[in-house]
Amino acid sequence: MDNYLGITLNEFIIRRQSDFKYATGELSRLLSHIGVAAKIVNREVNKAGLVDVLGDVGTINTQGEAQQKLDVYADSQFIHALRASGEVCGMASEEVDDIVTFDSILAKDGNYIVCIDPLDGSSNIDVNVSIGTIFSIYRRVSQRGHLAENADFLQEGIKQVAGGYVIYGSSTMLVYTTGKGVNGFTLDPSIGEFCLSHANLVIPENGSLYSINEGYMRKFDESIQRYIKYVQEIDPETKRPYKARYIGSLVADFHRNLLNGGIYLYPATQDQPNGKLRLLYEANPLAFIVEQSGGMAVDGANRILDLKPNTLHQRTPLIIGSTNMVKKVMEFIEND
Ligand code: AHM
Ligand code: MG
Repeated sequence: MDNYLGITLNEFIIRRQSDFKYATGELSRLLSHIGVAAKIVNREVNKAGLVDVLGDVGTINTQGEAQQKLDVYADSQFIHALRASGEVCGMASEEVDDIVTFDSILAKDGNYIVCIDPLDGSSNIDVNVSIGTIFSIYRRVSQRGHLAENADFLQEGIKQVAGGYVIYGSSTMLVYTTGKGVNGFTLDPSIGEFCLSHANLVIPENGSLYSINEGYMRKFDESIQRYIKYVQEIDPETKRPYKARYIGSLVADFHRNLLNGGIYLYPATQDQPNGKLRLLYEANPLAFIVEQSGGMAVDGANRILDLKPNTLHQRTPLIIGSTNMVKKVMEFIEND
């Protein structure tokens, strides 16, 4: 596929359409719409600081967090794009309590639903640090021709038909999988197109980067505390001590570890027994990507993609990254 390098996202989606189980073009069009919305959000993110898009809007989202202006903007852009696509009957967003159903005749006939974190890591917006969008696409389980239902969203991650993220960083990239490997596209601002820059991404089996909020060290289970001590030990053979890298923006931390090899952990803490991250629109899409690139994602006991969600905004501990590194954490947990 290296000879595809440089082709646009849309061209790539069209060429790969026959890979999809249901090759009717609907999923292809939906992915293209997500690409367009990402470009619009990117445009606003890039202006942060110049125009009045920074700061919070004075409202609290369903997770009890202050909503940033760009959170709200990104959310409305994706809702608009997905509603307009006609392929989607509903969506679940980090920013909205309940599912959003689309009631046009076209949308009610749509085969897909989308779970999305429109702008993740939004506490980083005001300080010019990378942020991201994370999305997950499923086929609906409810009957076509009707409104989307909660059951359409509460599916195991293994049932995703596509998962992806956009990182608004030193360059803007869209990375996604439809279950046939992982590909990354970099936005070329001169032509306004995402172009294939990272074909068939494979995460190294081993790595020497670890990403965890060590400020919470004393709140973690003892097994995680012992793992952190392990990665800090000196052992040239296993390249320890590992380097600590924690941006506090999941997409950015994940993306770096995907390219260079590493592990990201947001485990349970004393006050957050299910961790912080949301299963539907943070853990699942990244777990799909990491597995498709050869890595692993677990909650400390189970594979993330096997978890059966009970609620839309359910949280889960997340340990994700290079296979051998995730396995090592599991050894510590199992020997606890
Ligand atoms: P958000 O969805 O409210 O932006 O929170 C998710 C973010 C992740 O991007 C990041 O990895 C994590 O929260 C950081 O949390 P903490 O500050 O507790 O380390
Ligand atoms: Mg988030």
